Amino acid sequence: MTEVGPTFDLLFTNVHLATMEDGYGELSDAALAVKDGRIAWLGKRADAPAAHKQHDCGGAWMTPGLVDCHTHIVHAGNRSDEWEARLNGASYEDIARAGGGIMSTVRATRAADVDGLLAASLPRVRALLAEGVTTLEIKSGYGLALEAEERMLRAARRIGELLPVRVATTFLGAHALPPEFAGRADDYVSEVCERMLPALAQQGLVDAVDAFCERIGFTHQQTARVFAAARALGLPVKLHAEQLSDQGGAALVARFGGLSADHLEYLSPEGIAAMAQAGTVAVLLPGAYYFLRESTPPPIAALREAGVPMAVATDCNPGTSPMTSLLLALNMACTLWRLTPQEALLGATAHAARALGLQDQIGTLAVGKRADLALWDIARPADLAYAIGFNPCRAVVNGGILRTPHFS
Ligand code: DI6
Ligand code: FE
Repeated sequence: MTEVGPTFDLLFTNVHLATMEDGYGELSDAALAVKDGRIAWLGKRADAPAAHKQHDCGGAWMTPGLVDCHTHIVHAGNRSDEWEARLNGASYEDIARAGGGIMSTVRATRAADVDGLLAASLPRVRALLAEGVTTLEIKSGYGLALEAEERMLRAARRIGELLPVRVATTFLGAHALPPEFAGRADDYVSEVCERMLPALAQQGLVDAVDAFCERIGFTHQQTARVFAAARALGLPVKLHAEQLSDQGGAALVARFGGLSADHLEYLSPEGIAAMAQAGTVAVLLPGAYYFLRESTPPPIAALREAGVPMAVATDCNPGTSPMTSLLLALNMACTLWRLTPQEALLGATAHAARALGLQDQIGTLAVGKRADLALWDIARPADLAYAIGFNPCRAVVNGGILRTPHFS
């Protein structure tokens, strides 16, 4: 008779699960087994199968690894000086005249090589990972020229090689108008569509395409040109929409079958209906709302009513959301906008995965999904949105590999 060994590689036991499959999807006194980097079994601890190795979680809670689905985390430079000057009475105009604002980040980012971008960005990424983030979206958009955008996207990919995190890249060439194209926005959009995007996509650096559709960004029509170019290359689209004014951006990105519309403070009922119909995720970014001291919240109740999935992300960027805590973003979404803690946690797991088009691979605890997991010392899932500035992450699992406690 041949001895048959255990089927599973690793069994997490003595754990409470929040699968995020149906609301929290709570399963207490549970276990979860991993094989070949994927979730292979989950259920009651008493029914747990044998595995080659066991990890006693000591009664911790386990969620899917968190997903930060909207960041500009790769950039060089620092704008705390401008922020301090503003708080000391300087106006935006003073700062702009002194060459500040987004263009100061563009100058610093253009001046940096890939290693310089990495040196500036890795500490920020590590802060996110320490809070249980296992998937991270990173946008370009501070290069605004082919080579500089390429360096940003290469740095983003490199982060996924250097650290235990899955990185999804987004090309945001249409973020701002570079000075070389002053007064020639349509020409810059042509450069984005005809030269930058095809070259970067060909190098495999682009997982999705984004734009900033706003009075101070790009028009509805220019954004539509960027989207048409992306779709022609088979790339999914998403959009910075309705952050400062209603430009009909959400309906536009929905028309292109977009993964997500992000920000949405000035979202109209028509935009909501279009998103609901297209299955476009609403990515909420409370850090920018807070940091800009905005007062018009996104239409949360109407989004909820329409059944639009809501995600929550940091928007980590030096101008409007210098934030490297996804847990704080969850708290802000609840305190500022009245999301429920369950909606907030869905927003950093299942719905954030959907905003990246990765819902079949990550975002919930389900058999067949990647074993990207986070273990927490909490009493119940709502604790993740409840605390302000407290990190209860005990360990993280990436593709079945356990890392504990605060990896580098
Ligand atoms: N919306 C924002 O809030 C940021 N970009 C965008 O499209 C601002 C970026 C910055 O100021 O550096
Ligand atoms: Fe953003």
